[in-house]
Amino acid sequence: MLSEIVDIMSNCRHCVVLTGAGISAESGVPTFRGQDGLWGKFRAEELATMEAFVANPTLVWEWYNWRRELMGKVEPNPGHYAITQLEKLFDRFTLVTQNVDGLHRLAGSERILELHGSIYRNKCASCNQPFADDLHIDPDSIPSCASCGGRIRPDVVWFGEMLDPEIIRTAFEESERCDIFLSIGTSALVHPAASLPAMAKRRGATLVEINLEQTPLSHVVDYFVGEKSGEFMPRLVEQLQGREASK
Ligand code: BJW
Ligand code: ZN
Repeated sequence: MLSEIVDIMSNCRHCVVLTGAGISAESGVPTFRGQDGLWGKFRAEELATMEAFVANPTLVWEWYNWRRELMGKVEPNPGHYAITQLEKLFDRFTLVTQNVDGLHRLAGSERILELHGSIYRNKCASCNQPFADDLHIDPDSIPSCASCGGRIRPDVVWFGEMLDPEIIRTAFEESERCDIFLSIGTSALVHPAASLPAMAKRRGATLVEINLEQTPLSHVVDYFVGEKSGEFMPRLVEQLQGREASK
């Protein structure tokens, strides 16, 4: 199957990669769903919604501080690095990530659309104004916005919130135009991100999914690769680079 994917990809010019929490799992960042997932210990509705923040901002900040600390200690893995190399092999390339951990940027990827924000930024919960990116917000004494007095929150996208319109518009445009789309390490459950691969496929792109488990996307894809992204992606890139060198 690898050689078939390489055959197809080496004739493609425009690649879009969508990543989810699974790409960072081998770095030691817990995924959201599944047995070891974050949501196994905490219910999403308790923590990642505005309602939760209004009801218990201290609990929400304790959770984000814990995740910031955890994410600050980990490093990109071979899956992240392989994607930085993939970027160099196409005329046009866009990495769309649902992750807030910043590991793609740390690895060296350049053209990134962060759909769900960044855990390392803060903003006002009332007027959305950016707030100094202080990584140690005291959960018992949450700072207030200088403009409107609103509470400071992490600059991530919670359930029921709109994504940045410019970022999601670009993600859809790139997905509609690409000829190869890779969906890596995402359960493909959370929209609108989960709509991008099917959109690409409808517009004629070849769709490849790399995931340890089947997802709602798996019956739609052209190729399902049931391997760890940190193991498969470096092999894929190595083969593509070999093809490029012999052209
Ligand atoms: C490996 C691996 C290895 C492990 N190698 N693989 C259309 C239909 C239905 C519902 C909706 C819809 N449109 C909108 C909605 C509502 C909602 C939604 O999608 N709900 C569904 C759950 C049903 N969406 C929203 O609310 C979005 N907003 C929106 O649409 O605004 C418009 C609107 C407003 C008001 C009303 C209605 C519409 C916003 C979604 C925001 C999601 N936010 C979070 C938290 C971010 C902040 C934070 O991190 O703290 O984003 S939730 C969480 O899920 C996080 C993730 O980015 C996201 C996706 O999770 P992901 O990355 O897929 O992780 P997992 O854990 O689910 O999967 C990991 C996968 O990796 C697994 O499959 C493993 O097998 C695999 N894996 N190791 C390869 N080594
Ligand atoms: Zn404000």
